[in-house]
Amino acid sequence: ASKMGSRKERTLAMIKPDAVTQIGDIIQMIYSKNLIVTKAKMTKLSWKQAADFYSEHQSKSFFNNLVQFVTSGPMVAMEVMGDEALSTWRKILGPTDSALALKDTPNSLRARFGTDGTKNAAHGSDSLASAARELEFFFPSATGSGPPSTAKCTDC
Ligand code: RTP
Ligand code: MG
Repeated sequence: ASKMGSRKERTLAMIKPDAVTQIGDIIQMIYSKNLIVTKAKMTKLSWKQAADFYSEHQSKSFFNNLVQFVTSGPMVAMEVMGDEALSTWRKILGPTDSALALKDTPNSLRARFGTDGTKNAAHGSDSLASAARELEFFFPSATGSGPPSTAKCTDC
């Protein structure tokens, strides 16, 4: 049970198509930081689904490359839970650009399993509101009442 004042959160961790074969090592990295995996789903997104998931980036120059990349094969979406799950998972990831990660944080997930600024092995939600939206995207609530406004744990 969570105590008052704890920072227990849930976030969406997604293994991108270039790193699905590394799922074993990636799950080890998650558990080694005291986070747990509470849901998982392997799925190949359509172009429309990927464009919707990444709609915040639709005006960016890299948008088409990004959608092309994440629709190139199956991905693994996971709900990851624990103390400060959002920032802990993003710290495991390392910087967005895997080439930079290799120089600066060689033990990070993107250094180990990614290639460059687009093919970077995995994704993590960047805010509690994004996490709520992204978790609802992959793991819709049975009520169909839409996403909760936050992924901070009150009932988990
Ligand atoms: P993510 O959302 O995947 O966890 O990564 P992030 O927050 O570190 O990076 P973000 O800025 O949200 O970008 C989303 C994804 O778009 C691809 N990207 N390509 N210049 C480029 O070619 C470029 N910049 C971003 C990456 O796959 C990045 O993770
Ligand atoms: Mg992002």
